[in-house]
Amino acid sequence: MPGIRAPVNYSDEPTRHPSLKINAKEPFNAEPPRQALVSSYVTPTELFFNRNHGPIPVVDDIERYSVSVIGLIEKPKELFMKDIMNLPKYNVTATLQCAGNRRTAMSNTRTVKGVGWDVSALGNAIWGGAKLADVLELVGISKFTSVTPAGGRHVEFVSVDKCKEENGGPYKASIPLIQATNPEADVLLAYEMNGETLNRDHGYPLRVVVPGVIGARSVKWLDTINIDSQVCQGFFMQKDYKMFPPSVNWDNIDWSTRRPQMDFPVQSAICSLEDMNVGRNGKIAIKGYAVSGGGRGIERVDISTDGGKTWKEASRYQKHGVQYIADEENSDKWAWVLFEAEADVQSNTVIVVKAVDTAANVQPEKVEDIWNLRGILNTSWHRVHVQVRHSSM
Ligand SMILES: Nc1nc2c(c(=O)[nH]1)N[C@H]1C(S)=C(S)[C@@H](COP(=O)(O)O)O[C@H]1N2
Ligand SMILES: [Mo]
Repeated sequence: MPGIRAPVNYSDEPTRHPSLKINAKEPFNAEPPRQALVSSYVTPTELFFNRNHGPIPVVDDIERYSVSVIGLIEKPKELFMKDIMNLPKYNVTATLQCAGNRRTAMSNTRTVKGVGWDVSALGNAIWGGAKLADVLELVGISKFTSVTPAGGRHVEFVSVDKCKEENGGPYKASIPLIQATNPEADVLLAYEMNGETLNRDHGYPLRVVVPGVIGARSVKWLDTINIDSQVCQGFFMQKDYKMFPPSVNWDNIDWSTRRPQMDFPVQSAICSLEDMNVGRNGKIAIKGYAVSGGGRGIERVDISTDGGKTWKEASRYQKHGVQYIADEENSDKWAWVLFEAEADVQSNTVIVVKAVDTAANVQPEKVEDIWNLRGILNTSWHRVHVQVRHSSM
């Protein structure tokens, strides 16, 4: 008896914050209103987006809960919570972003398949837990190992929850062993979120957090760590979360031609305004987030108040009142950057944001150019249509 179980239906779901916007009920998928994202650098746990593929697991006995580490290793082992908590604890501030963030806007071009999301399928949290590199040392794999003597090159995470895409099997994903054993990659087995015990929705009692990588690889409710010679063959690695060109459709798709998406590209969105906000003419505040993958920082955030003809730079921060500079010692490399700018708007217009990361990658202008049938990685310039009502003074 493992102490944790996967319910077969949705009668045992946790209660959720009423201001979350529900995009799908069963499995539960929801995001906060976009304004909530820019109210604080660290996203409050109850407003953090939820992305699920099945019912939320239930822990009956935490003492009996364990993670099995198996596969191409010399010393397979069963690790209990106390073993994980005995390892040095790290707090890593990292933004988790679903690859489907901003999918709804991609559907406006041509229909895509998948749960719809506005701009809030991401959040920034302080994850507390053990480094996976330390956990793997417990089974005899040393730091910076790319291949085990038995030929293990990938670390597969298998969860407890059951989903229909896996025909009732568990959700799973993998990352390369070299990333898992690199302490600088900050891959965590997290048991805390924002200083509190991880809650059920976000993976209680233990989840993987892979900073800088699409959310799909941060497996919740961890059950097994399997050291394998090949990339995980699960649905979400092989038949989903791959980036295809706009020419590929459901009739000509060959999933084997593309790699599973790992790092996420540079992204930004305006959160202080909704489309068609009717405001008075004059000064408006433009606030939002910018984030890139792979630990790349944000070099610049450009704002346009004339639909993209002219641009000015927004100010950036992580800590309030401190100008953010990428790669500085006190910047969080895995976390988003919030930006703000003020604009003087006199007539109806389109406000646009695009960010540039430290590798000088920039967001693509048009969603059409990056359209893909699963609607992932919509990182096109984010536009908000603003309607101005002239005040009579
Ligand atoms: N076990 C399990 N892990 C999972 C998922 C899931 O459905 N089951 N969803 C993944 C996806 S697609 C994302 S974007 C993130 C969402 O994490 P959150 O719900 O804590 O925000 O979890 C990932 N880990
Ligand atoms: Mo996701």
